[in-house]
Formats: sequence, C-alpha cells, structure tokens
Amino acid sequence: MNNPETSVIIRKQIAIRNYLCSTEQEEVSEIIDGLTAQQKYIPSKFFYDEYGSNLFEAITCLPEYYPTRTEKALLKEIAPQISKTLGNIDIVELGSGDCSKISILLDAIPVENMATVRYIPVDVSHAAISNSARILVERFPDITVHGLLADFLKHLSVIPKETKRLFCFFGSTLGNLTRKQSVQFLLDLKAVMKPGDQLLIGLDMVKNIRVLEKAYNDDQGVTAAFNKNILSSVNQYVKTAFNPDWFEHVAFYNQSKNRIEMHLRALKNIELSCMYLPDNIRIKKGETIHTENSHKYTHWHILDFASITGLKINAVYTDNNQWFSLVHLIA
Ligand code: SAH
Ligand code: AVI
Repeated sequence: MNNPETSVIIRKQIAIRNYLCSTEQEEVSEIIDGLTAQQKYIPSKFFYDEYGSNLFEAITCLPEYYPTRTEKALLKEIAPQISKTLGNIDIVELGSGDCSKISILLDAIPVENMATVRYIPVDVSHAAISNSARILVERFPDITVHGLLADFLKHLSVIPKETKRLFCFFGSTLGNLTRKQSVQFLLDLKAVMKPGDQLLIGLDMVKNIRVLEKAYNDDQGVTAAFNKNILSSVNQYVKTAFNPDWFEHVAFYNQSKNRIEMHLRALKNIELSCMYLPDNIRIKKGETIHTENSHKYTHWHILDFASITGLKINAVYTDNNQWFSLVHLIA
C-alpha cells in the first residue's frame, strides 16, 4: 500500500491524506507522452487546478449544461430510498469536486445516524477536497471527513476497507475515460469492493446531437475558458510557456464513438521549448491538442458494465427525457 506523503488533521472531524506528491514525475511523463504523440493530447485530469475546478463549478450552473441539474434532481428523488441503508458506513465519492451532490444524499440521512457516517472524498484537486470538507462539517456537525488527495485510476487500494461502503461516482466522470480505461477502472473498483458494498454511478445518456454540442459550446464561453485553462496546468508541470490565446476551443460530437471530443486548435504555427524534451514542441496552424472525451451511454452500456464487472444492478433511475441515469449496483 502507498503511504501518504503528507497527512493533515485540519480539525478533529477532518483529515486529508495526500497520495499525489510521490507521483509528480508520473504526471510529467503523462503530459510529455501526450504532447509527443501523433495526435497530441493532454489527460483531462489536468483541467482541475484551483481555477479549473472553479470554472467547472461555473459550467455546472450554465443553462446549456443539463447534466448537473438533471442528476441532482434524480438524486433528490431517490435519496430517501438509498439513505435507508446509510448507517455505520463509509461513503466514498470518487472525483468528488464540490460537495453539492453528496449533500443531497446526506440531507436524507436521519440525524441520529450521522455520527456513524464517514465521508471519504477522493479527488486530484486539493481545493475541492478541503473546501468540501469545511462546508460539510459546518452543515452536518456529526459527520467525519477523511479526504484522499489521490488519483482514482491509481490509488483505489488506499481507500479504507474496515466498514461497509457506498461508492459514489457522479457527474458521468466515467465518460472522461477511454473505453479501455473505463473497463479497467470498473474492474479495479470491483476488486476493492466487498460483498454488500454499493456503487451509485451517474451516466450521461446518448441524446440529440444539438443538445449535446450546445452543452460543450455555451454562449458565455465558460467551457472555452475551462478548456484553455488546461494549458496553465501543463505550463506548471512541465515548465512550458503555452499561451492560451494561441488556441481556439473546439467541441463536437463524434457519433461513431458516442462521445463529445474537446480539442484546442492552434491559430498559428507554434514552436516552444520544454526542459523535459531534447527537441522543441512544434504545432502546426490548424492542428489540435485533444483535451477531453466525454462518452455518452445507452441502456446497453449499463448492462455491459454490469456483466463485465459481475456487479448486480439493483436499480436504474432516469429522468423523463432519459437524458441521465443513476445506476445503483451491489457487489
Ligand atoms: N463529481 C462532481 C465533479 C465532477 S468534475 C460532479 O459530479 O459535479 C470531475 C472531478 O473529478 C473533478 O473534481 C476532478 O478534479 C476529479 N478528477 C478527474 N480525474 C481524476 C482522477 N484521475 N482521480 C481523482 N479525481 C479526478
Ligand atoms: C466532469 N466531466 C464529466 C465533465 C463532462 O461533461 O465531461 C467535464 C466537462 N467538460 C466540459 N464541460 C464539462
């Protein structure tokens, strides 16, 4: 098991363990691999520095970005049912972001059970974890928060195992993984689940292309700013001098792959140096850096994930438009 590089007890109820310090060299390699690939790419986890996390929160409030409000409405509907099982339990939220979704679930737990609930947010964003922890202990004074600053693709083994667990993976963040990564991730997650552990996963469904494309091309340009901001993380990790103004935001639905793709398209020929590379990085005018996939799902995919992992589907909840699904699985 990995040992946390730093462990901070903020107050009696909050502890945050950092498993990312020791992986900084891996992060540099991941970025360099992407910038030297034939189709250049940047892994989407690098969106979420402090400013990027704030921009994502702003995206979730946009009129065009239907996933967050649709998933929250669903969660509100089903919370009373799910929360019946929530006593003496660790609630582990993967890619937790802000605490607005988990709060909906916690709100439905009887106050007398709260002291037996531990919330374990897992995220690569320190700001996301520490801000959520502070907000949650104010709002739910009896809860304990055990934050893990960790990569859910690498560090599932550091999640505490003593108690029964509900894993939550909201927002359709699974969709940001490639097909291969998502299958491997679900298998890895199943491997750390014990019989009776639960998984509540949010999946954005295939729908009208115009609705999908508008959600990633909002009128205020917040998604464009979010996309371009990934370059500041890159500059920080690999000490480059990318200027976001050299690129334009591009987002479109790739129908054959059931996914929105986000790219940064170069507005001019670019050449810049990087201390980790012997040669300069060259990007031709019109060439793109692929920054995100956001896969959309059908009912078939839900059945497929269950059959690949052997997790049992307890229920699939969806809205009237069938735009978003919350899938409740049991190990
Ligand atoms: N679950 C929230 C946030 C979704 S945004 C919601 O539904 O609104 C995606 C979140 O996952 C961000 O907070 C980001 O920092 C985190 N994240 C992305 N890749 C990650 C990874 N590999 N490991 C851990 N967290 C990750
Ligand atoms: C976090 N993730 C599921 C979001 C999505 O819709 O793929 C990130 C995002 N990218 C652009 N807008 C929102």
